[in-house]
Amino acid sequence: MTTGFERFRAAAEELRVPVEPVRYPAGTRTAAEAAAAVGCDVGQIVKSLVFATPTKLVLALTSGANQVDTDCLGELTGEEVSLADPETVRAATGFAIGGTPPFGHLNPLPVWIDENLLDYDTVWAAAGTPDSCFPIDPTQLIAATGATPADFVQRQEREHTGRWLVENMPSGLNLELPDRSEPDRPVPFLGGN
Ligand code: 5CA
Repeated sequence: MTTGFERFRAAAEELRVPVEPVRYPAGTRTAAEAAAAVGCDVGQIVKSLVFATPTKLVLALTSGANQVDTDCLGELTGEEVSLADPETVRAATGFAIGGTPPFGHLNPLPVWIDENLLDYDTVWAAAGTPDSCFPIDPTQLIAATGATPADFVQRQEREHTGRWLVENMPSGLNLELPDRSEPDRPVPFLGGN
C-alpha cells in the first residue's frame, strides 16, 4: 500500500508543482510540532483545514499562528461553515487529518488562503503524512491551489499597554523599556479603552 507521502509526491508531480518533502521522525502532526521539527516560526506553518458548508466543502489554508474565524469564512463562502469531520476530510482529499496537504487531493476544493502567510518568503505545509512537510513560496502555493487570499482569522488579543507598544516597536527606534517592576499603564494618547 502506498503511503500518503508517496501519494502526495506523485500528485504534486502530476500537477507539475516542484516539491521537496522532508520527513521528520519527531512528528509534524500539529502546527507547533511542525514548527519545532522544521525550526521555523509557527506562523510559517500552513494548516490545510477542510470546512463543510450545507452544500460543499472548502479548504482554508491557515497560518499556524492563527485560528479560523468561522463567521468570516462563512461570509466569504456565502454559507455557514464548520470544521469537517475526519472521515469527510479523508474521503474528500485522500489524506488523513494531521497530514492533509494543501493540494494533490482526490477532489480539488475551492481554496482560501490566510493572507498572513504571504508575509513570509517560505511557508511549510504537510506532505501527506503527520511526519512530513515541504517548503514552498506562498505565491507558488497560490498558483498551485488557485487559492484566494483573504482575512478570515480571529483577531489576536492585543494588550494596549506601554510595554506592548515598546516591545513591538521597530528596533531602530531605540526606545528603552521601563523598569520591569513597574506596572504597565494604558497609553493615554491611544485614547486607551
Ligand atoms: N501536519 C500539521 C502541520 S502542516 C497539520 O496537518 N496541521 S493541521 O492543522 O492542518 O491539521 C490538524 C488540524 O486538524 C487541527 O488544527 C484541527 O483543526 C483539525 N482536527 C484535528 N482533529 C480533528 C477532528 N477530530 N475533527 C476535525 N478536525 C480535526
